[in-house]
Amino acid sequence: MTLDIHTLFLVTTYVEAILGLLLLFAWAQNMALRAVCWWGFAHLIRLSSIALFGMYGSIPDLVSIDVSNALLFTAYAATWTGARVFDGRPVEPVYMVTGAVLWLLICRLPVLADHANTRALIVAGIITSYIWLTAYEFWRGRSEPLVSRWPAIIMFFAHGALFLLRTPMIALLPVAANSDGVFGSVWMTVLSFEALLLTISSAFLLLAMAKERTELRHRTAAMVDPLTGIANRRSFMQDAALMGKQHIADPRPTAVLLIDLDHFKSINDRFGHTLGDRVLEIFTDAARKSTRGSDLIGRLGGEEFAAMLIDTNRDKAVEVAERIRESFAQMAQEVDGRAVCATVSIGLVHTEAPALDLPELLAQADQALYCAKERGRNRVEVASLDMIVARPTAADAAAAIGAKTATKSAAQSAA
Ligand code: GH3
Ligand code: MG
Ligand code: MG
Repeated sequence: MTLDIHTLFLVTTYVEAILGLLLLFAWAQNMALRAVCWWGFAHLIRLSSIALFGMYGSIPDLVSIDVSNALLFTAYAATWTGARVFDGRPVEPVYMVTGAVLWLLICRLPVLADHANTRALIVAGIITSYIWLTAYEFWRGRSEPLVSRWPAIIMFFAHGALFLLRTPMIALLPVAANSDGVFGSVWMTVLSFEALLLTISSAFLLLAMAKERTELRHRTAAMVDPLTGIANRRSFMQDAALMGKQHIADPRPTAVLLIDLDHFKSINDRFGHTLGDRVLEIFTDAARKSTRGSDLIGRLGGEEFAAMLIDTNRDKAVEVAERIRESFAQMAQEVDGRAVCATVSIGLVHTEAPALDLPELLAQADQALYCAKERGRNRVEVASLDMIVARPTAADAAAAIGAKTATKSAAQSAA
């Protein structure tokens, strides 16, 4: 099969135009994705470069070679700038035009006028630099869990290497009989075809990255508590229910902890809401440090948290709860130079039962928490059968709330 290089150029021009417009269209739909705008323009700039190069022979070489290459470098520089913008780094206007300016200056050097191979090597070097810089920018942001980032890094790196090999390859392979100069090289066709494939796959990957980033941010906003950075109620309930399901076939001893900060309203009143927020962050820190990475922790709302400890026997669960309580009391003794002395009460429920009924476990932990508050706060209570049997009725609950308020008022007036 032979591919006519002129047809290939024409196809590439159309493809660049379509991809550029598609990316700009995607950006118009979500203008926060500024990187996509850069990538869209990169395609359109490359389109103009390829169009000029395709007119080689019918327009002055100054335009079809020198200006065309300068535009090509700017296109790759725009893709690199897009990668910087994507990860929140600033635009570097000087480095963006460095390749093009360097090239236009080099073209003026009489020494290089008759050295087509050297000039081609310089072209390959500049393009490879921008492509590898793009791969490097994506690699620098690898801590963000975007799956599509990795194929993008590999593709840009491989394509840069291919570009660097381009000149030796063109020089090594024979030019076809009755050829029209550089267009006669078999490698010119192969590399142009490869460049076409790259342009399609890169547009796809760049768009996939932008889309994945948007989805990740939406998911995070829906699932993570913005103040403490841990799971919110919805996320905790979903993950805990999922864990429960996973353990139906393979039952594990599990504990659920319901944790509530003591007299938190009074802390807000005495030290201000900002310091109150700091105390919530300190609690999250204490809870994280006292549990394993595999345990679930979530903020159910306000100053109420929950934890689910899988594969933990009853004694160990009590030990963990005590550790959370003690380390928080220690860490929150003094906050920002103020003697806050915050504490928590914890209600704990433990089960060996195969199927976890999460709402039931939380209800039992809530009973235990209620007892912990009643028995003086800053303590851990484990749900027992008595508590479950002696669960308050609606009337009891109303009475209990009254008692709780009375206790609180007494505590506040004492404070
Ligand atoms: P108890 O020991 O009985 O739990 O008393 P408490 O004061 O902790 O409980 P209460 O439910 O009366 O008060 C909870 C307070 O938590 C009231 C609310 O203003 C405060 N709060 C809820 N969410 C936040 C938050 O995000 N930041 C801050 N700083 N305060 C919050
Ligand atoms: Mg409280
Ligand atoms: Mg509360």
